[in-house]
Amino acid sequence: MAGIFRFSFGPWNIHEGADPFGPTVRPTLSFETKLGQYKALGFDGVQFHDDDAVPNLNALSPQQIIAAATTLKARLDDEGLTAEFVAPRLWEDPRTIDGGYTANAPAARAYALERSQRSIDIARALGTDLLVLWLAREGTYVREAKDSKVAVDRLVEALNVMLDYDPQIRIAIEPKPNEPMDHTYIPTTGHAIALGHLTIDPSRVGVNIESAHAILAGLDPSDEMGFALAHDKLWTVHLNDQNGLKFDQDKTFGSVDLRRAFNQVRLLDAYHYGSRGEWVGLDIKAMRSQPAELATKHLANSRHIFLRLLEISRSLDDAHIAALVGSRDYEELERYILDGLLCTPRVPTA
Ligand code: XUL
Ligand code: MN
Repeated sequence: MAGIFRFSFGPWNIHEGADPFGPTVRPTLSFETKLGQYKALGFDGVQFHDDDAVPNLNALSPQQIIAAATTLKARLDDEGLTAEFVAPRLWEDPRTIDGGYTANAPAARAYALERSQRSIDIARALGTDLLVLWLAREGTYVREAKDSKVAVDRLVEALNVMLDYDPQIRIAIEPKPNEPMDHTYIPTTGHAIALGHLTIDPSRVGVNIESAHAILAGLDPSDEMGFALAHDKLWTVHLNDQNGLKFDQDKTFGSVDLRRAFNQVRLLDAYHYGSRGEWVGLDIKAMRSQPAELATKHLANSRHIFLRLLEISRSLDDAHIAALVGSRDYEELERYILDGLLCTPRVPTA
């Protein structure tokens, strides 16, 4: 049995190109315009931040939020698109400057919980049972600013509130070691899975592994994925690439290290990822230098690279690999894999 691969991305992946040192360089595209591009780019799934789905939700009542999300669901149905997950965007509000669930201020923590419940409402109205938590500001710039034991207790309490609020909701934690914080409390897959085991329902807490986040933690993304698969916790992925330990780059999948990308694809295929409805999510930013009319290529190209690597992986002779492993001829195994990556016909771009 092999993987079944359907692809998704979030509307934030088509963006204006601002970075911390310069303003936007491309015009803002409306959500409507972005939605119209999914199918043409080869994507069937949409990942949402809560306010991608329901803009300005802080100004709306819970009933208004559900009504807006229900209207959006009909729109997605029209386009033949599926909502994969919803993630509360807890890192932009002035109340969460110092974090949400782990903030020292009780009012900030209360807001974070309230907003998470609204995100769950949106997810349910969009027809998905998956909430993603990127714990952006749940960490410190200054070690003494928060108590790390209390922080973990508070994260568990917050997860319990969400699990209790909706008995069907599943939560995929997206670990990341740094940025925007100096250090975060849930930096790796192991931390995320262990955190889930402290909750009232560990069976509903899994992970979203982002390639770049694993690399920023000094880890190999496919090994992180293997760890999650062994725990039956790999509920979605954010594939991309990252050139060393610097700011989070969200580069095109495979663009830095093709072999590292190959190993992610090969593992997902080996363990029939997707056969239970999991999506291949891409979390990739177009380079700031990319002209506006060409600023969706990063998405189509990443999907293309994924499928090319899949083809290569499936073309390899598994019996030959097993024999090389059996004789411990890892030099030959290395050459065989590298040859596989080198000796393929080039595909002209669209
Ligand atoms: C941040 C990141 C986010 C999450 C979604 O690094 O990856 O886009 O994936 O909230
Ligand atoms: Mn991500």
